Amino acid sequence: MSLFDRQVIPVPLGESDDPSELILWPQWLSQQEADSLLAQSIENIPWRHDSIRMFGKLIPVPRLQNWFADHTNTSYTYSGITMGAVLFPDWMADLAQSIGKETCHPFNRALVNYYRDGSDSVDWHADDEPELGPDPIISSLSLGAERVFQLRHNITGEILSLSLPHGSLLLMGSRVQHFYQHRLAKVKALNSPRVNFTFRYMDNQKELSGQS
Ligand SMILES: O=C(O)CCC(=O)C(=O)O
Repeated sequence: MSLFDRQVIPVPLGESDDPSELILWPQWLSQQEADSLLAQSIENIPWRHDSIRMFGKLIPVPRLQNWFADHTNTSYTYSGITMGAVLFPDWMADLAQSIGKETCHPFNRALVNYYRDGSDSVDWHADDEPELGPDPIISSLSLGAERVFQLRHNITGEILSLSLPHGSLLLMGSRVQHFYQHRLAKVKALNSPRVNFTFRYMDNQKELSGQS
């Protein structure tokens, strides 16, 4: 199989459910496009370094991040952190549109994570906030250091590990967030950065009318 192809990876859900899918485009961007987008992201994104309160202590999140949208009257809250949206710069709006075209799903939000080296990570969680709707579809674009992304089934504990190359795109199909958590574990002795965009969709009308 050529690197340019997409790979369909079936993921089992509950016993009576049809499997959902992960679709991986290992080389969705060329090396040159991915290099330039990585540099642009590291330099131009206004990175936040948030902290979360655990057991009464403020603990810095082990990565930098920010939340982008197609308008600024929206925010995203997880683990007690609320991020007001930054308006998509043109280049990010173009990226959301191209990914929408490739995957046949619309995207109007992006959580962007910057893992400065192997000691940065994101712990087990699901992207299942109510404002993402009942069956969130997530597109994840990876740039920089190739890291292992893991999905763990909520009941069986089965773990699926995928290596996400520079310039790859991973689509997590509907219902994956119901049955799996995912993480990006720390790795020893890695000094190079990685930036990941998770493009999502929120219903602007519902959100503005407070129905989500
Ligand atoms: O960096 C990654 O590949 C995962 C990011 C992630 O889990 C998230 O944005 O919810």
